[in-house]
Amino acid sequence: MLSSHTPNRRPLERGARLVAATHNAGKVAELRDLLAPYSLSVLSAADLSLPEPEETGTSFTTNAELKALAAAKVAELPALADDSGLEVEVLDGAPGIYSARWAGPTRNFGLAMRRLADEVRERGGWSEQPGPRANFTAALCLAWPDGAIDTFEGKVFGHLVWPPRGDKGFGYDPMFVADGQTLTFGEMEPARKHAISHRARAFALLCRACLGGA
Ligand code: ITT
Repeated sequence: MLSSHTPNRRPLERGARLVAATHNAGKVAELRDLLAPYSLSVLSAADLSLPEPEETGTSFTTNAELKALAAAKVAELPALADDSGLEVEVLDGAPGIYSARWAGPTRNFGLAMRRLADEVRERGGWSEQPGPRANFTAALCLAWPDGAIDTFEGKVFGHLVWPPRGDKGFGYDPMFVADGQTLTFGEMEPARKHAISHRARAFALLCRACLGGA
């Protein structure tokens, strides 16, 4: 089982080459921003024409591990993968690990957000104030070609809005307002999202363990 790999807390040295093991351009941009202070040479899965592994895991963690290990082995470099998604309370955690799949093969998030809004409506979720409870979760896995891995998880809680607002960010960002905020992630400047996001929280744990802190 993937998650039986022993955590190794192996440090990434400054200047090292690292694969951002994702085919999602929004994630590549956010991971590059988060990694910017660490003087790493970041290559994307697209730069290396890496194949997209099938996400057969049943949790964010197992999918992140599977994607990071696949990229590290093919590229023969350390690889950082992200598996993430939006969990909506009134939908019992859906779409969760299926968040990307709800957008269909063309990754149409206008349609995915519409489906989400409709399913929330069918469960009566829009009567919740200020909106239906939801959270984003991100699992980040740093894997090495020899199979060593470290995995970290971050969450941000908040509520959904309809209609979607803002054209920044990616995916479900225009529908999500984090607790204590008024803007959706789609309306926020990237730096503001990075201060509070699920991905940034997972990244802070990874930094402490593998990048020698900030
Ligand atoms: P890779 O597997 O290649 O990384 P993917 O888009 O398929 O790309 P996931 O399987 O982890 O990645 O799906 C995560 C989906 O969850 C993603 O496509 C978004 O729709 C959503 N998501 C994750 N983080 C998000 C964020 O910060 N803002 C908005 N939506 C997010």
